[in-house]
Amino acid sequence: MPSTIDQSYQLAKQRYADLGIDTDKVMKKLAGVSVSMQCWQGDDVMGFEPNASALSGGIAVTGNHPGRARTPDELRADFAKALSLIPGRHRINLHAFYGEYNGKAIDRDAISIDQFKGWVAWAKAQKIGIDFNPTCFAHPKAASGFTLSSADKGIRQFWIEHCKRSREIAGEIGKALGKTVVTNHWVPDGYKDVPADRLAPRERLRDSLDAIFAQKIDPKFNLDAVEPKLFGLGTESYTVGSHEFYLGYAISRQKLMCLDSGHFHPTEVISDKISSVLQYVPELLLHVSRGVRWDSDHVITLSDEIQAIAQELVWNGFLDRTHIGLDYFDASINRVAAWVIGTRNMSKALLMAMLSPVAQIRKAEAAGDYTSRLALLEEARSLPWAAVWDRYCEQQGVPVGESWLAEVKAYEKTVLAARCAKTAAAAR
Ligand code: RNT
Ligand code: ZN
Repeated sequence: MPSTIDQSYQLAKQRYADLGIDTDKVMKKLAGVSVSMQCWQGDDVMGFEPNASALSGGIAVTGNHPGRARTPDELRADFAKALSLIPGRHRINLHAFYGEYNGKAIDRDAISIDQFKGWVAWAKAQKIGIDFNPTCFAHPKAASGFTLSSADKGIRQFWIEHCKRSREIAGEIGKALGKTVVTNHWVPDGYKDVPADRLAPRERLRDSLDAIFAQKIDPKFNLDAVEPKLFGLGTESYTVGSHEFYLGYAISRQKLMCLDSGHFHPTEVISDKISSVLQYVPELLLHVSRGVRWDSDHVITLSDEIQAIAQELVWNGFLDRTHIGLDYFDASINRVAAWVIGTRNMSKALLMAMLSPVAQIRKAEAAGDYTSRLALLEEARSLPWAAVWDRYCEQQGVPVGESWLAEVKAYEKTVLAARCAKTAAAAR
């Protein structure tokens, strides 16, 4: 007897075939799209430096769910657990302060591939790619709130050196894995209150970036992205690296533009920016996030905006020029579940977009039949995409439906709870 998953799939397959959509082909296509999973969801953006500073830079993690990863091994175990519950082959996104330091205080301007060899070996075994980020926050030299745009030449030089090192490490990782690394440059620089000079910090940021990118690295191994932001906690009035600043920078230097869905005014969406920005920059990096009232970095849900982002990428054929990454950090729920929920949602949104009868909808639009456009768009929402999703999960050897949750709960009881027991024992 065929399973209910198979029965549902066969019915859905026929329903889509009637619309001219080949579900088997779609599943193959979806399997080729990777989502970059942010390491910082696993440990509340703390990193592994032996003399760690508190999180700074206008970003904040709230919540104290037990079981935060405290070492690279713990983080890798959590990543592996999450990856085993998500269909498809994905990537991980590392910040520069997640190296392996062996207790040695190696400052950010002195890091090298040596601190990332463990990550490379692990990624090789998992057959996944790595993305990278210089870490220009949570450090005494970022205490003034300015890094690459600092008026202090020594501070500026320190962060330029850190970013150069980060790109070099990324290039080495790319070479070792045979997979391109995307290195994303974000700095928190800005003022709480209204500045008297908005220009000079931006000139310094531009020059610092030019100095960083002066070193040529084979684009086969490393690509650079720049990430703008509207405001941060404590930088409410002025952000040096604003949208216009980086859009101009990315276009004039032909860098990747990073669009973070939490970095704009609350009613402004990045789905509408994709087709504009991609006319002028070679490729895009997305930080898919969910702001709630502000850039709160909630776990992404299957929202209208996530679906709209996926539609833009799929319907315009932009998947080849876009690197999808997640950027949220919620410590109020199980962190492994946070990855699983967000990454599965991103994949579901892509699947829904791939299964939409977009040709018919666009035909209606071109004919000026906006009634049909709206009707078809709305009907498309309730097509049986979930039956294809279940089949896809089964095909990829991961749990179907909510059954992944039991595995996370079991992991929490055994692995994560043991971490807390150890912490308590150590404190005694
Ligand atoms: C901050 C940016 C940035 C960070 C990570 C940790 O607002 O979104 O991408 O979230 O680099
Ligand atoms: Zn971001």
